[in-house]
Amino acid sequence: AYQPKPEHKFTFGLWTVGNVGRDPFGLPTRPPLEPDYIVYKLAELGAYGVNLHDNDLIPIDASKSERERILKRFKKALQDSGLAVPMATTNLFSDPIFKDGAFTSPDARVRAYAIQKTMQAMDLGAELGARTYVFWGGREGAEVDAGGNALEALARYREALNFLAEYSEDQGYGYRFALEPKPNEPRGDIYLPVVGAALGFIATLDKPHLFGLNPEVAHETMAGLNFVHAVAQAIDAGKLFHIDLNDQKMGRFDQDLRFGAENLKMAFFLVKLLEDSGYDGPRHFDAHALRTEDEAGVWEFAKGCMRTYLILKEKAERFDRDREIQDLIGAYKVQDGALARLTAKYSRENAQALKGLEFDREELGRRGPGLERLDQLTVELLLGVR
Ligand code: GLT
Ligand code: MN
Ligand code: MN
Ligand code: MN
Repeated sequence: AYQPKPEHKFTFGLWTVGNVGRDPFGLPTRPPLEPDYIVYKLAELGAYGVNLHDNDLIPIDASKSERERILKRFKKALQDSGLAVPMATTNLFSDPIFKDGAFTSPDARVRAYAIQKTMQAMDLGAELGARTYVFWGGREGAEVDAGGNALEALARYREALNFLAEYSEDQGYGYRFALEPKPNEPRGDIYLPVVGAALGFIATLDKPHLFGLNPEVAHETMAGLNFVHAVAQAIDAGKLFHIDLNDQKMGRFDQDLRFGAENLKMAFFLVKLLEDSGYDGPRHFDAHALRTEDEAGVWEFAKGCMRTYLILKEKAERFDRDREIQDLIGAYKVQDGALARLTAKYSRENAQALKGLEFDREELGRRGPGLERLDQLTVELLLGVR
């Protein structure tokens, strides 16, 4: 039981299990792992795919022959192991050229280079079979607003995304693009900081149907928001194109903890939402092992992410089968067919009829919905005593 299989669509980034434990105050604590070694290991653990930034695989200054050599080895590993590359993205944040933004840089030369680099990374992703392309605007932001970039940055961002969407269509790549919001870090403030902001921005693009969201647990949590609600809004808008699963304490630096490591109840309702909604995209773990760990700890981390997801999925099924819980939910959601028909859609007749009704306001205000009991039963179910 709880054995991950490719059909569960669990994915990791080369940069996640490959994380060497560097932080702003400390040097790496683990040696780097070769991309093809990561591929074999992930397949062995039951993952479905591996995702990458261009430079996770090909160093930014690689020669043409070096590129070919690396790519050949990587493709062989994919073929041998059966692992897929469902998602690709661009590193537009590590190199100093991007220190003041990529697509939103005030320097036209940097913006043009960022678009060029992304087209090349899209070529690479397409060659590896990727269908989803992520834009995480880590450096698209500011520490100070004295440069006057806040408004212009949005226009530049839009221009770049429109350009790249056309490029994808022109090449026949068929990418769906997923914007990944984050409120801050590495910039003091990042543009399009949360899911709702990205959703609003997508509506202003030339081809909004090609764009959706890649929400990350840690990022909405850093902003103090309810991640399950953010994902629900993305689903409601038909925009959940991808998802970054991990965990995070509120109000901290970006921790990228193992899925379920911090807030189990949130993780439970998230898994339930994803499973109930019919979301069939990858369950991507954008997290890394604690800096304290050696390589053995890295694979424990990866196994833990998938195992926790599968345990919570089973708990969600148990929740749906639990009579007492379901009865409480049934009582909580008061149904009234006649009223529902009246409020479902405006008509003059409905409005008239509604105005003529009498409600027992005091009685409705007195009624307790039973949420304490329902939540306690949820906790007990998660604690394994139901
Ligand atoms: C980086 C970031 C993640 C993004 C990745 C995609 S890179 O690790 O912290 O949240 O998903 O660019
Ligand atoms: Mn993160
Ligand atoms: Mn991250
Ligand atoms: Mn992420």
